[in-house]
Amino acid sequence: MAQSGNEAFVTLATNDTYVVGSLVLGESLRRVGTQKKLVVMITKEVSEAFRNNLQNVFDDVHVVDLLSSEDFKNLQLLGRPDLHVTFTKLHCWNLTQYSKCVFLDADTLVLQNVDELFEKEELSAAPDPGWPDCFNSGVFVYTPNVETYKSLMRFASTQGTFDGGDQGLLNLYFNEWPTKDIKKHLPFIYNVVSQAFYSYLPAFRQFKQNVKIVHFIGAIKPWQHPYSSSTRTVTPLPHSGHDAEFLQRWWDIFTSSVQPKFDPSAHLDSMPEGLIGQLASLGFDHDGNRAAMDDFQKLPPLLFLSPILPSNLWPLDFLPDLGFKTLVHFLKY
Ligand SMILES: [Mn+2]
Repeated sequence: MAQSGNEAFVTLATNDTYVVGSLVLGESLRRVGTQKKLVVMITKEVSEAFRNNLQNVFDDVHVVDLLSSEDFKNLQLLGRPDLHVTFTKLHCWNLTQYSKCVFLDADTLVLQNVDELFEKEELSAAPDPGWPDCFNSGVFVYTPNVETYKSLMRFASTQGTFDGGDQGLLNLYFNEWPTKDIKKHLPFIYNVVSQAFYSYLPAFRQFKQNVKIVHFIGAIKPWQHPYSSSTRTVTPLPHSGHDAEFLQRWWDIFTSSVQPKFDPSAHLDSMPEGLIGQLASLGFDHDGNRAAMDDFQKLPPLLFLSPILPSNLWPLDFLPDLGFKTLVHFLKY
């Protein structure tokens, strides 16, 4: 049996916004007492100041530089910057210092210990409720192997991905998943995507207490919901599909374990405008300003979406009728 020290949870942050998500995820894994190593893969877009925060939570901060890799050049993929994030995720197969890994998206949150996942084999994942013959690639068990990585890269350059992301690619590559081995189907409680909250509400109510990993899919992420420092509560944005209790769990970890470790002076120069800058200064008592968090609440949350959303994913349909559609239109063009 493999040693626990040789197994790791792996996540990915391609910018400072997703660093916040990965920090909360890492803290959530620590809180449930995982015995496994924690690894975060980052790209050069992640600012230096945040790397210290990551090193305090993760055992291994692994910088991946896809665009300079020979694989990427050889495959003549440089003309497809849209696949950048997809291919960056594939780097997780190169972490061969670990015998087995569980990949978790940075928009997931672990609610109960899930170390038993390491008993599963590659490629184990939970069904995606949107098309249950596909697995959702936000949580999967895999075995690092450089040959698998190269094979995936070759496959991607010839077959591509049917949804523009890693999920379409991985489902095409591991195409026996729906039928071959039921042991590779993880129970849904290991990757409860937010759309299930409203598509099958009675089941959600019945089994909610069993949920081990929640996955905040969709255009709105946990850090974009309004939060009040005075009441210490998050108010879910309408139509985000996110559950208030799970969102509160995310914010409780952020405010108690992540945000207090941000150093406003260290982050000042590198802090991007908008969301992260707001988050970093929330509740800090500098300049006699204790109202920062409530000020944040008053800002239109969609302002923060502009840097991270592909323009074709603008969620025009679910926006509340508060004039935001006009704003989004403005930001989009
Ligand atoms: Mn995700």
